Amino acid sequence: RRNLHLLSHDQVELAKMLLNEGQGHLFEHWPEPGVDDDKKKNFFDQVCRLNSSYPGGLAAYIQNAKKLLADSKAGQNPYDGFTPSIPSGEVLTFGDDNFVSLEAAGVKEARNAAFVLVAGGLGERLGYKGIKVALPRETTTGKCFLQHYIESILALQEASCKMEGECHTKIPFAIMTSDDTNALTIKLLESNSYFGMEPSQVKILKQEKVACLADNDARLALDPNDKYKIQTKPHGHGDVHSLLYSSGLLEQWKNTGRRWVLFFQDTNGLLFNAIPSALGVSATKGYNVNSLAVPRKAKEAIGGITKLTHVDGRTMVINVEYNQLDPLLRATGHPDGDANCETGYSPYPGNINQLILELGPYIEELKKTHGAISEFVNPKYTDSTKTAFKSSTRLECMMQDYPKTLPPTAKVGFTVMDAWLAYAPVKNNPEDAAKVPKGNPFHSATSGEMAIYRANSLILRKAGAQISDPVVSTFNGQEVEVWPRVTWSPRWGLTFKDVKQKVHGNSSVSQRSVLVINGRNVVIDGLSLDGALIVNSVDEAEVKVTGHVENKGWIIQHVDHRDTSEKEETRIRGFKFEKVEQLEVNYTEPGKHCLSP
Ligand code: UGB
Repeated sequence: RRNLHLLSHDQVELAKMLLNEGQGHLFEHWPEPGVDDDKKKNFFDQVCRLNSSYPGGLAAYIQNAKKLLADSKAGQNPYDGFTPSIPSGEVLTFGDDNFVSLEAAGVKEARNAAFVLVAGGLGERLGYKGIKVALPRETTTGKCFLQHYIESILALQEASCKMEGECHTKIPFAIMTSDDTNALTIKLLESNSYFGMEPSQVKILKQEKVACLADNDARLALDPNDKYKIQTKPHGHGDVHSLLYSSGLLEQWKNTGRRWVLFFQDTNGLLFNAIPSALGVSATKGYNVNSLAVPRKAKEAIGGITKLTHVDGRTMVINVEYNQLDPLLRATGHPDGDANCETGYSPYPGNINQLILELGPYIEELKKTHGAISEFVNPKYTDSTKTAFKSSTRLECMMQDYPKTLPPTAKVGFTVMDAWLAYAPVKNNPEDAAKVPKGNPFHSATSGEMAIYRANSLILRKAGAQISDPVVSTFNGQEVEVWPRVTWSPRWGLTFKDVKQKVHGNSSVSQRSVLVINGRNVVIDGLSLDGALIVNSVDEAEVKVTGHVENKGWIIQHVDHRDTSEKEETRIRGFKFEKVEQLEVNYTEPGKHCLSP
């Protein structure tokens, strides 16, 4: 009370609120006025930030925390009253007529889309020090995830505008960062000229952390190293909804004719193989919410899409997070819990957290909720009395929980695609990946890169080219298939139709080969490749690649993840290339060219 004169009017109100909410301990140790006054003011600046960045303010946060902590102590299951069952959704088969026509519908719609990348997580599980979007998607070209994402959005923009006969649409791209990733993300963009995107197309939204909770009464935790600071931790990717709402971006997008918002995560190098067809599904089915899914191995660390039916008759199709699916199934008459069925997969498709929301209904819903997403708390108790925590906890939220508040009339669907085509995240460090049960995906930097080569090889095969079978090799304790190292720029092979038009059946690539295609109008016709070939060309050039190319190529060398003489991004994948010999051709002039060695 004696320190109140240090505060502004709003801060005094906040102080009163904190006292009302049982937070007096935050000031108990405060000395008399004149001592540490600057620190006291800084403390209230932080309280203001915590208050304004949470829908409903800090009072709402404390009240929500009290309720969730009480439920957790009482052992209340958030799924009490719900019975899970297998949902039905759209199942797509890569390359068939339906897939090709959905891709065309999706490309057409892309000019009405906006993309949102959630990239506030540091990736503790991966054990990589930098930001994950700066990691190479594959090390043949070394292009990072962010570059690939931007080039893919630009390729969609170009193709979509061309289809609709216009040239002015710029697809907006928002990136959610956090204090952990913000500065490095901006630096990566600025030092690479936004990878070719206009800087005005990109909007950065930084999420704030939330206050930590010290006990079951939701008393806010002070930072152990600074008694004038509230300890904070990340709130989760669910923050993206309130940030999009409060920033005004959604209204802006609506006013410029956007119809779809596509959310995606930081390290899925295959995702854009799935975007055109999935957007096509949203557009043709009129889905308000469309989640992308892949067949999921039981116990795989990705959420399961589940139909939940409540005793009161309510139903919803929603992600059940991987740590909750098994107990939910066991509690509802499935003694084996989360188990594979006769297909070798869990009957609950795996959520890959790629959501496509229809903008109009999304804005209407957010006007009601202001983007607040159903939260959960996960305290680690010291013992079974559940009276004290081992360390402070906080409320968390997930972006895929958005449909939980929707009315039953909302059109919520999902689209299942092959994992080889659509999903290869980089999440696990080498040691944890090597412990993944046999047959389950590693989700490591090793598997993430090898998955790119496998997908591209399989796509070329489906287009008619002869691609040699892979060999099996072990890197960092993980057994993976090594396919020819085929990679291309998004503007070359945005859809399967594009690839098919540019690859003729009389071409072949041997297992030890490397093929890099970097240019829009490169046609592979009668090529027989046994070595390394890199084709670079300007968009105005038309290049035919034909004939037999043979050289010593690139050799894959094993790298031990403990070898500190190697760069971190090399160590986490467990291999690197020795570039012994290659043919690299550069077409810089417009016109027709033919590579025929
Ligand atoms: N992220 C943020 O932007 N802010 C945060 O505070 C936290 C994360 P993780 P997770 O598809 O593979 C999700 O940690 O949360 C970003 C789904 O919940 O990689 O364990 C972060 O930068 C799960 O259902 O994943 O699991 C990253 O881009 C399943 O779908 C993204 O959020 C799984 O992803 C995800 O963060 C999956």
